[in-house]
Amino acid sequence: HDTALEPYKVEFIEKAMESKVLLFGDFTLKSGRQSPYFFNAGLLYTGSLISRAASSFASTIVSGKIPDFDVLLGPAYKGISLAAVTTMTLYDKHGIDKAYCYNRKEKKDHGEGGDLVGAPLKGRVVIIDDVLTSGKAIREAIAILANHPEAKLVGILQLVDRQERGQNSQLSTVQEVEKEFGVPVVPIIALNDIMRYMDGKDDLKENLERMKAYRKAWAVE
Ligand code: OMP
Repeated sequence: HDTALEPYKVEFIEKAMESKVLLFGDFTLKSGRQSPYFFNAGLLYTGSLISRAASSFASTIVSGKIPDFDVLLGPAYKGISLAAVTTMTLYDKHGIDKAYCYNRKEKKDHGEGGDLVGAPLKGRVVIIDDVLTSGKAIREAIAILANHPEAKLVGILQLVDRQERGQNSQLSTVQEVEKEFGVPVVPIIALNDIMRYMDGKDDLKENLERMKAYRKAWAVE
């Protein structure tokens, strides 16, 4: 049977639609897939929006859905602000003081040098990022750890899990990544949440039909 969508998810989806972070239309994804919707975390650029994202991430961390960690790694570019606001909210709202860092996209050969800014990348690491589709972006983020032998990946936080198939198998990207790296992948919202929100709303009916067709083609139940 169907349980109601949690109020914080409803609120998150409504705000995302209002601010055009969540759009319906025709989009070509990085993976080449043609999608009837797009979630643009780059548009979470006001205090109220980014704060909502930070609170959701912080609550997810506190709920124990991912293992305890030392450093939150936010891959450039969109992960950078997510890592910063989430560690800040964890401290302000929950009294939990964690470190964060992020990578540079360009190599720097002068000044302080190094490929990272912020905390040293060692100990138990959680990666925080925006959207998970085929897994290309998250694999690139995981690869950052290869240069830091004292760092151990323990979990992955995503704003949105599109619940799609991975690159090489019939598994979902989440299943693929969890299997390959042995860590949990935890999203704030997933495709099914968005579709449950849309269900029964007259103005979203056509979009929901297109989402259903897309889910059939690309998602894993
Ligand atoms: P994968 O690398 O295929 O997992 O796609 C994830 C990346 O695509 C994210 O880091 C985003 O940069 C981008 N993306 C979105 O931002 N929102 C979406 O709804 C879909 C994508 C996408 O291109 O798949």
